[in-house]
Amino acid sequence: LWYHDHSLGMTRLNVYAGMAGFWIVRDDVEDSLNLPGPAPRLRDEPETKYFEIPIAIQDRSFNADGSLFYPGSRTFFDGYDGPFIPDSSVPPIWNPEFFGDTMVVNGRTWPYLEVEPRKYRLRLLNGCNSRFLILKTDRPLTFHQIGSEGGLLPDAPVALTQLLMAPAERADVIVDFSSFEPGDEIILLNLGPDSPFGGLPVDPEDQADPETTGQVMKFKVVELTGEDTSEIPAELPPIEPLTTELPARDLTLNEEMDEQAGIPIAALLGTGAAGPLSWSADVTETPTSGDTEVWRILNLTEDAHPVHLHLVMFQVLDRTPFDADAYHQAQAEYLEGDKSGPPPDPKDFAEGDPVERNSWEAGLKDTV
Ligand SMILES: [Cu+2]
Repeated sequence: LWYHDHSLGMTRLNVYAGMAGFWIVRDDVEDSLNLPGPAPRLRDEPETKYFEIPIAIQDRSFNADGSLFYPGSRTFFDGYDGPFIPDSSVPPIWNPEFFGDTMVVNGRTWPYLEVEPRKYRLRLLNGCNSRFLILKTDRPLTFHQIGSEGGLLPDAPVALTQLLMAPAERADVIVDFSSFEPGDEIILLNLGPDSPFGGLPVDPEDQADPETTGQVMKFKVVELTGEDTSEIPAELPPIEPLTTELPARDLTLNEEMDEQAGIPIAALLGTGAAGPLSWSADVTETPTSGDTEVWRILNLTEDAHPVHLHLVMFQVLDRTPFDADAYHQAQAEYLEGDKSGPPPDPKDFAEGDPVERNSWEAGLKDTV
């Protein structure tokens, strides 16, 4: 897991200030796979060698004195300088999103890690406030992904040359540096955009600045100190697909606009039947303990938006392209009417067949 704070109204600041990190949970099945390790632990002997490395990636900006910079006014975001609440609906402080100009790994700016020419297990976390990451190395290196947020992937590792990671997503990967020589250097690059993510592929001109946020960290290859007996497992335990007879829930991601200024003011969650809801609204998801449900998450905003759940894992089924504007319109008409019939069915607004989940999304997840 990764722990992070959710204090209402200041989650962004607490995550940004550093109250976020790994909480790694293990079990006997995983321990029997002979994966590269160990990971750092409390009270390790000095000089202990680590072959399992937690890597929390975040973007930050700094003031000249080294303190963290975070925008304190809405004007920073889009130049809008009023009127604000109560003279309009625009909050004076909140920014719809934040992109730092510096990459930080485990709290260190553009660090390097000395690696031996052998296998390593990297536990990657995208801990950025808004930024999607597309991780790739500047020299050929395969990410053998063995796990995601909720544990191991089913059946077998997935070999990838790049990792797409939304904020809060985790990737558990094995990389093999054995084809490199001491003295070699490998840079972990970020090819995601310095702006909201709109899906793959990302145009080269939209990719992160190759001089700054396009670089994450460096691996410096040093001499091998011992035989590498760890393995990339050929097989992983299967995962039973979840099934249910219960009706699906339609949940919406909404971006509220200030109509006067024509600018976004808040992100809200909602349901198909009730529309966008505020934090203080009654709870709409009331599953019975032990139930399995299908949630259809409808992104009605301009950009790709991850959602994450706490304390429960899910399986990704598929993604269906749909006409979000037409659905939104039909839902608005339903909400303005007497709501006698059923709310609009998103399936009626599909623009094509469901697209299968990605190969690396087959495990249990809490972020999608
Ligand atoms: Cu959370």
